[in-house]
Amino acid sequence: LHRLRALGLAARVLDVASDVGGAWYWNRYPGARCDVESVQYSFSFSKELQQTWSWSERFAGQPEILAYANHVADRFDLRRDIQLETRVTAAHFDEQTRRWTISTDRGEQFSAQFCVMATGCLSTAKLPEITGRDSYQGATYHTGYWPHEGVDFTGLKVAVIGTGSSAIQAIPVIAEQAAHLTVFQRTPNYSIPSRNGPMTPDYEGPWKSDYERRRAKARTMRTGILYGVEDETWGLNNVSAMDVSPDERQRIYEERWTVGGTAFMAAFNDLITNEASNDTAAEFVRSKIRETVKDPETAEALCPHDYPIGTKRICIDTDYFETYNRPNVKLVDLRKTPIEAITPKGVRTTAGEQAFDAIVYATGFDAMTGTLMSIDIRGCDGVELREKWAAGPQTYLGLMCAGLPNLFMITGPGSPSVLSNMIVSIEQHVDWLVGALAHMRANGIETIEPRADAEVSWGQHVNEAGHRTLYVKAASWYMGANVPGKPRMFMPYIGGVGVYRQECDDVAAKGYEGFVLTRRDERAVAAE
Ligand code: N01
Repeated sequence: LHRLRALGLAARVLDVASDVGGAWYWNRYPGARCDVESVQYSFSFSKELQQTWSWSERFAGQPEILAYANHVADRFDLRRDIQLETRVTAAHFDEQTRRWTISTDRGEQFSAQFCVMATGCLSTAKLPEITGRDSYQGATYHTGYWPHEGVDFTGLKVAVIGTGSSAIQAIPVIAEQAAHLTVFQRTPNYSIPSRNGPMTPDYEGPWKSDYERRRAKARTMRTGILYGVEDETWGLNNVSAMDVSPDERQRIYEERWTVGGTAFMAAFNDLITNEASNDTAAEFVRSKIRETVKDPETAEALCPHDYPIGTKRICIDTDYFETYNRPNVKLVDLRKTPIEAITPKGVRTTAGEQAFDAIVYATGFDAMTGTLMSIDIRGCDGVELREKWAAGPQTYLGLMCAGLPNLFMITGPGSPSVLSNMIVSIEQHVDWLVGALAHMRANGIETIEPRADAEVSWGQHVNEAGHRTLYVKAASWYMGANVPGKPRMFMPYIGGVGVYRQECDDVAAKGYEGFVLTRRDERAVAAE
């Protein structure tokens, strides 16, 4: 909105929420916090904002990130063009007027030349398909739709279903409050301690005085994140795990475990491409789980074995594994005793029924495509997004789709998005989009749309890049595997944030290669 206004465009933002904040508005579960350091998970577009805002912790919690989103909305006077509590139900392109008609659940219609889907990758929460789910008579919560007034679990018997990033953050906090907590785990996860702590002037100062250089470097990294700043490696150890001795490998893993956070996966340069290297990191984390969790059977159940580390989103925690040493916490291994049904009183597995006062579903999202496909989007020549993506998302650069002129996606499937620092990727897409719109206005161009062949080639490239990694070996939400019937394909682009930015910039520099640009007088000026 801020950048569109600066271009001189009139813009309106529609959001179903009652306030700004997106993911950080909805995901208010206990323990919710970002697992990218806040000095990096923050906007870079305003130097003043960057210098004046101070984070209180290394990894800010959800309330602080939401306060930041509100601060940004106020500071840049954004609210007057944001319409809240409005769900977009449809977006139809009119081939005569060459404009989008956007319909909402309030019965309104908006007409716009451009439509930007900034709908997020993890914004459609998913409840599990378990028999009897609606028969349960206690309180139920989904981590992605947490009540704003909070939940007091004091004295209650609580169940958590799921052990992904959200559960791993919530479980230690709920365990401290509840009388008893039972965790129902289908697939164990690899998790690294965050080593979160208060922000100190010694840490914040060098970041603020060196922000430009560090942000510029982060934009060239695979994940858009710097893992260290002491030397020019920026925390990425550019050697194979196979090229060092076992002792040296152990030392490096220990060092990263002690520092905490996602830097662990940058310990060697081939952890996501070489199975033998990956095994060494996976085994290191399993050894830490066994060291931490006192009950050997529980420890073993918490050890992931059947997918490479990092190929489901790596989790970052505060005292997650330690929580299983508490007397009021019990793990149920659903691989041994699967859930048969949710009953009016609780959960029934093959081992019997347990009653609960509350069930927390930490069961994830219909990721990357779910929200876009919930909107009735129709473009030219009868193209409907739901049909077009029935066998999996197809995009050009994760930015646009053939047949949907002037409809942009922010961090769409086929871009690095969820494999990166989302703020870095969001800013890159906004920069590219604003550049494209400025180019169009300067040259009297009315519509931009990818060529079908460019979209096909990009899809093949995204797929090939995914298959050069170990990511395709896990039944993850990256692969669409958590939603029954969803096509299995690796949806984000693994080429890396830096490489991808260069590809997008090159496309623009070559006159928007792969796109058809149409002037007002309908003359195609498509780049060759
Ligand atoms: O969701 P998930 P999430 N019976 O899909 C289980 C981001 N995030 O909300 O693996 C039993 O990862 C499912 O089991 P399985 C981050 O990108 C970021 O935790 O399918 N269990 C799994 O354990 C993350 O990856 C932060 O076998 C069932 C869990 O539910 C993404 O959001 C914090 C089940 C779902 O895990 C999603 O994380 C939090 C069933 N029927 C989240 N169905 C940051 O810090 C599902 N499960 C930035």
